[in-house]
Formats: sequence, structure tokens, C-alpha cells
Amino acid sequence: MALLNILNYPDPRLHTVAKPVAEVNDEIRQLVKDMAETMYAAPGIGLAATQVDRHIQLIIIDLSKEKNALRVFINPKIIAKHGEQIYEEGCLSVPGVYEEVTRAETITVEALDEHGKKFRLDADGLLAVCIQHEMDHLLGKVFVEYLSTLKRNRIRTKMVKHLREKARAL
Ligand code: QAP
Ligand code: CO
Repeated sequence: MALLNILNYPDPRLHTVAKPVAEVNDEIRQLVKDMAETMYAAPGIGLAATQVDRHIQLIIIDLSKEKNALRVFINPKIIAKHGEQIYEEGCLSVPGVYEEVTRAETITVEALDEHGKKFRLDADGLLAVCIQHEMDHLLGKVFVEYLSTLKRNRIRTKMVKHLREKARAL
């Protein structure tokens, strides 16, 4: 197992569009394990491959307190969505920033699991928010892009300063 480096906003690599996974093999399963370890260590509830600089359509989510209910979505597609909800989101790539974002209230998603088996899931509440947030990463989109230009620029400045201080400490 290995901890992976998480890209920090405004790293341009976060805007890469992910490619579909051609085959769910041991290499993908190893990446899932490493991403899960990285997410649990953070700690976080969701992580997209994009955030660890792997530009393939793979996201993981675990909303459980016990960190024992990992959900793996490979090549996910939202096939239905309804309603609206507002949730205060955060992101491991934008540490310390939490802002309200409006997304669909309920979604139906189709994806492959870590064995390459297709499944369909109806999600609402935080799970629906998290799936939509992580799938945005696969499109190269970070949640701060839903905010006003003013807010986004303030966050960008704060992150650049934070990263400079982090680099200086090394
Ligand atoms: C995405 O985010 C999400 O700022 C997952 O200092 C979050 O796991 C979707 C985290 C909320 C929906 C609602 C953020 C950890 C974790 C931070 C995360 C931080 C430490 C974020
Ligand atoms: Co995120």
C-alpha cells in the first residue's frame, strides 16, 4: 500500500479530462487500494483519480464513520437526475475551503465496480452530492468553479499563499 500525493488547486493538472478505464485489472485494483489509503489518511469521504494525477475515470467514496464501506465507481455515468439541493462542500485538493454548491437532489448512476461488474445505484443526500462532486473531477472541474469569480480568485490567492508556505517549510 502507498500514500499518493494529492494535487492542490490551482494545479493545472486538475483540469485534465479523464479517459475511460479499458480493463478493470490488478493495476486498477492496486490504484483503488492506494487511493483508499490516501483518502482515509486525509481524512476524506471522496477522491477522484484526477486528484492523484491519474487521468482515468475512477472515483472512490466512503461516507461511513468506520471507514469500512468503500464504494468504487469506474467509468461512471449519471443516467437520471432530479431536483436540487444545496450542500456545503469541501475538497481534499482545496484544503480549508468550504462553500455551498447547488446540485441535483437525486441521481441514478451506472458504473463498474472493482471487479469490472456493472451496477446501477440510486443516490440522494450527501451520497448524491459526493458522486457529482467526484465525477466533476473526472471532467477537470473543481467545485470552486461553481462560485463567483470574486470568491474563486480569493480562494486561488489563499491556496497559492498556503502552497508557498508549505514549500518554504521543506
Ligand atoms: C467531496 O471531500 C465532498 O478542506 C469530498 O482541510 C465533500 O473528502 C463532497 C477535506 C463534501 C460533498 C460534500 C477537506 C479534508 C476532505 C478539507 C472531502 C480539509 C480536510 C474533503
Ligand atoms: Co474534490
